[in-house]
Amino acid sequence: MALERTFSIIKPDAVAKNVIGAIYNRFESAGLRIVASKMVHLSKEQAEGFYAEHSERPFFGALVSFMTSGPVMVQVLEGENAVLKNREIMGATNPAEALAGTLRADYAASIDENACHGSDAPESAAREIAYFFSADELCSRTR
Ligand code: RTP
Ligand code: MG
Repeated sequence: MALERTFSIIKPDAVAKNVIGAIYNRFESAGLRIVASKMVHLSKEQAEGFYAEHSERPFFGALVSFMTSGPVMVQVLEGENAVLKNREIMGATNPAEALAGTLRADYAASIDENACHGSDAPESAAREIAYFFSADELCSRTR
């Protein structure tokens, strides 16, 4: 199967819990390689643009407020089946429904503050990667 890339965010709650390294360890242990990474404190405009698909949902204001409440780590993960694999590592959106051993079961307090984001399809991954990274910021990890 071909290599795939996905986009990931460690959200403000997990950064505040100081578990960036623990979460990176989960990605690497599952065979995903980090090919780009940076810490950013999102502006309101950046957060609104990133979550534009949810702009009409009742939780949109709370989501933007949370995502701008502190710095986040944004990264691009590469590996076989990276999109699905990352979603499995993360667990269900609502941590109360997340399987034991997933990031959200271990680090998320609620559906509103749920530790991490991962692209839900290869198409959204491409769009989300381009939202945060230029092509020359994506590294090749062939060795
Ligand atoms: P994400 O995009 O952050 O990876 O999360 P997801 O795919 O699992 O969930 P999605 O449906 O895309 O929703 C984006 C974020 O909005 C918040 N949300 N709250 N109160 C609610 O019913 C509700 N539904 C979604 C969550 O924080 C979710 O991560
Ligand atoms: Mg989503």
